Amino acid sequence: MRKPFIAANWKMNTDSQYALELASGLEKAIADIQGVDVAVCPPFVYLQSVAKSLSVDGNVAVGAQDVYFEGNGAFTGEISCEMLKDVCCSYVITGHSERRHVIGESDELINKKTKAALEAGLKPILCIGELLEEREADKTSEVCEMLNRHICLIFKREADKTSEVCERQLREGLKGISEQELANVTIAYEPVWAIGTGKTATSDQAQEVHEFVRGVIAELYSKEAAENIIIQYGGSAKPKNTKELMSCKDVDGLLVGGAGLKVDSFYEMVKITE
Ligand code: G2H
Repeated sequence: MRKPFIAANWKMNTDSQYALELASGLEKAIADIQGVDVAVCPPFVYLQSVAKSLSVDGNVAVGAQDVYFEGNGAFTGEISCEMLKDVCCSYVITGHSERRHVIGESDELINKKTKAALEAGLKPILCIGELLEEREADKTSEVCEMLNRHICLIFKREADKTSEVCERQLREGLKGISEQELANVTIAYEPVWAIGTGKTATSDQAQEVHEFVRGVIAELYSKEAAENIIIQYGGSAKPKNTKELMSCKDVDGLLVGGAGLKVDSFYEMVKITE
């Protein structure tokens, strides 16, 4: 049985005071909840104060939103795994779509970060997901190139771009990671078109990709590894759609942005999932 896991990604939000209020408010609210693993991922500068404010045996774990793969040294502006461990982080998000598409991180870099996190004893949440144009490329008609001056071939493109992108991000992101290490990895499927847009993937769309992801894990590792891995959905997840998303067979949790910035809405999502 997979234990549901809900994490709040605060992104570049909150200030020092609100970060503490949010973390302690949430800790109090979910004090009696046992059936769901919960984490919050504040911005780097608030990690230490948030982690310190939470009780060691409480229900809220702390994660970072990113990490650099090198050990401490001359890497101006970066944060190492050692530093995250030092401030009591247990999780770290790698490959979030905002880092892939806003900052320009490659699959190779994300793989290095994910591996470094595992080696340091952190638990990575590896994010994957397709862009809107990749989703829309699925099963749409496409005009092919002119074969000669007079003939233009039009054909139905059956290639499934969403699966192709997710599979590539998974294979590349997990390169060199053993099955034993995989036990500490969470996958987050976040369709980029659903992030912060208010558009959520339907439960059918989410289930389809989650099932596909589990299939890729079975191919890369084993059936057992696929059965055990936690796959979160992310992208405008909120109290209103939590029940439906969490009722999908292969959706094991949520990576929550906007709705994770208020105690009430995040608590509601955890409570619905319990
Ligand atoms: C997706 C998600 C959290 P939101 O990025 O990672 O954000 O719930 O605001 O779409």
